[in-house]
Amino acid sequence: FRHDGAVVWFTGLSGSGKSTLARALERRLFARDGLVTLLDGDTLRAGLNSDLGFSDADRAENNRRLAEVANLLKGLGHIVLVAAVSPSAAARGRVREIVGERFFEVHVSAPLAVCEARDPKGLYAKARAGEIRGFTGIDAPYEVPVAPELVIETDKLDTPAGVDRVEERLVQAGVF
Ligand code: GGZ
Repeated sequence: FRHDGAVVWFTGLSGSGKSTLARALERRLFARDGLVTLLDGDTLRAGLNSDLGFSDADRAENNRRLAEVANLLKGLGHIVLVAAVSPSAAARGRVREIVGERFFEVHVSAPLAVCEARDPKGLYAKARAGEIRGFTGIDAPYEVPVAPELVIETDKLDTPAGVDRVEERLVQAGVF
């Protein structure tokens, strides 16, 4: 069946569970027989965004490119799931403007201590040791979204429950 496209933008700290949630949602939405595409900020840094680092300007450019690609795919009818730390409220505001209608900002939220305890890639340990500079939550800011479409607290909800919430929100908005 066909549906209008949409962009679901997952923002949150490293280790908050953005990729996990987005991957699980991708599987859930495949079952609805629609076009679903996952753009992971970390993954796209290997190719499209390989010229970018983690300065404020580079993160903003990274987010802009993700938004432009997401918007192109949305225009083709895809449900596009984007997972990126996207720590800057201003940069996320520009993302929202690029996408326009059917944009859903999802704050994937867990306390810093929880994300740091998870530390799936050992990056927090490196940041604490001073081996990585400008790490979000340690020595670079994360600006908490003030009016996201949804907040998923991954320290309180398991992944299937988080996926349920996002799916419900999309149904409520008439995406499906
Ligand atoms: C934040 C960093 C950094 C710094 C490397 N700050 O948990 P991860 O590993 O897989 O996700 C993080 C990813 C962040 O890339 P994004 O493209 O999502 O970020 S942004 O939207 O800010 O452009 C983390 C890893 O890359 N990483 N260095 N300094 N995260």
